[in-house]
Amino acid sequence: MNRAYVALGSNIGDKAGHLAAAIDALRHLPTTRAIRPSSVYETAPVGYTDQDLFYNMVIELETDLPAEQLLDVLQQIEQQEGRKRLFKNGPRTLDLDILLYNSEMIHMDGLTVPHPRMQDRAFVLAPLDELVSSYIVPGLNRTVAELYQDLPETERTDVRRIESGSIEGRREKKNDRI
Ligand code: PH2
Ligand code: MG
Ligand code: MG
Repeated sequence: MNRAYVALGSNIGDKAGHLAAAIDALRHLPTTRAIRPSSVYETAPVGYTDQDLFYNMVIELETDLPAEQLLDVLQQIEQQEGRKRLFKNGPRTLDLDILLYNSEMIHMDGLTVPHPRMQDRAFVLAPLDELVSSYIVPGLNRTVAELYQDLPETERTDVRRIESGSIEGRREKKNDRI
């Protein structure tokens, strides 16, 4: 059994619905044992700023899938939610990124773990801090809580917790999805 943390993001259409659909799909995988979701945050776009606010959250997975296969599954779920790759950091219906996989450092084509930009991103660290504040991030040798506290105040205020309960089942009418 492996423990992984996956970041979810959406800023097109039914944002909560896309996040809920991803959690639902992950729960139904025969290879995934347990899932603990963070709260959902509304966050200012980072990188390319001329786009809608994001909904972001993190989930904890226990999975039999090796990291590479987990990535394949996450990409399939992105496709199911109508993901188009427009441009780097651009708007998306659903983005699923592996942040952490056990305590491993992975460098493969298309997959780097820990996620190489997670320490700069309040929209990742705020929800991750809810789940595993004392986890020591391999390679950085700092805890999630320390990384979050190290962020500039302005970035920490760009994320706002909007929902502490479950968002599962939060799907708008099917035809409004994208
Ligand atoms: N994802 C990005 C780039 N910028 N900004 C926010 N707030 N949330 C995201 O999920 C996000 C982003 C690239 O994946
Ligand atoms: Mg991403
Ligand atoms: Mg991605």
